[in-house]
Amino acid sequence: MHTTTMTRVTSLIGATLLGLTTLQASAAPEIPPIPAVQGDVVQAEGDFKIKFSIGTTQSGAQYRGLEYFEKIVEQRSDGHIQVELFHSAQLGDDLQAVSNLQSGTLEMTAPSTSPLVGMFPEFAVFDLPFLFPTPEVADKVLDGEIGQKMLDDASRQGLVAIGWAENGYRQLTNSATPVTSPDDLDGLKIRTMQNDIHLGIWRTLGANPTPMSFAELFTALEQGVVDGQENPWITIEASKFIEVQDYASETNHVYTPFITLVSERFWNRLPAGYQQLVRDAAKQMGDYEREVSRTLNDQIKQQLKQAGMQITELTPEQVEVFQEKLAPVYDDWRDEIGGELIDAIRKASQ
Ligand code: KDG
Repeated sequence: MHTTTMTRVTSLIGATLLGLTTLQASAAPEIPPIPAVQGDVVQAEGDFKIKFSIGTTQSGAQYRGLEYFEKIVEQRSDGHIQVELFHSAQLGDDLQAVSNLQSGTLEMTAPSTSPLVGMFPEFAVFDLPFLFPTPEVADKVLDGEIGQKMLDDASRQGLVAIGWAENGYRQLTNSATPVTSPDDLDGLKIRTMQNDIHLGIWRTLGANPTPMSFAELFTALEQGVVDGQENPWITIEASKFIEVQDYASETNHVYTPFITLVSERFWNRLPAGYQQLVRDAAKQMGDYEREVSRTLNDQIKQQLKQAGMQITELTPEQVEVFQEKLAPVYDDWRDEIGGELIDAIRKASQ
């Protein structure tokens, strides 16, 4: 099943060169421009600096959102609040960044909810497979009572949770074989986020899952430590996984949000007027980032195809096979997560 390293390397170099030139040559994705700043300049109440660090790369939708956040906060504070952006886990991966917020050495970050389930068990609901049938249902839940309650509940342990953004629907990629059914996953080493539900999902599907920080993923794929991984198309492209992954299957198996967090130590030093400004900016950032994420999603998939990635679009019947095989994951986690919350989210899709 697995190709020999040498032929794979030579064909990889060929494909990558072809792919990259095609990727570069093909029309640049039409990214929605960063909107103009809405809202007045707030009353000056001293000078502050925000270091905002994320784990995804500079060319992803998330970083675009941060650039809009920076523009809003600096303009509406008339420069009294300066924002410095960091990407690609420059100031630590999701868990390190969160711990830096708790110690007060970093002001803001926006990790996926999945690596934080150890701290906030209620976040596990987002990792249940196929729970959010559309992005609109995700918005309804995140921008509604459920989402607000989760932000309030997550404002503890030295953190203040102020908003949501979109990582997106996750797709499987691998370097070994096209995957159209769980049977094709037999023995495949799949990297997952550091999250027990994701481990359960890939184990239940018959693969051999390994939890790993996003910051270590590219090297692990390159060195064959793992055969595959799963992330939204935008992250697959922005992280250049095409250089180390030949096959992809459009599984849409989990919708992952980003949560916008502030260091409580920093937050408590911010005057109320500035707190409201940062909250407003986080909301506008999240809305714009979702727009970018959704505008780019299909464009990026087409680009990866043109660049030589063999993408399998599963039929509804094939998706159903995955859904049926993963039904036990709900039984395993219903009590821990809370049936009420799961049912409330399911109701939101009706
Ligand atoms: O900070 C980056 C991570 O939050 C994000 O990319 C997580 O989807 C993720 C993954 O696969 O680790």
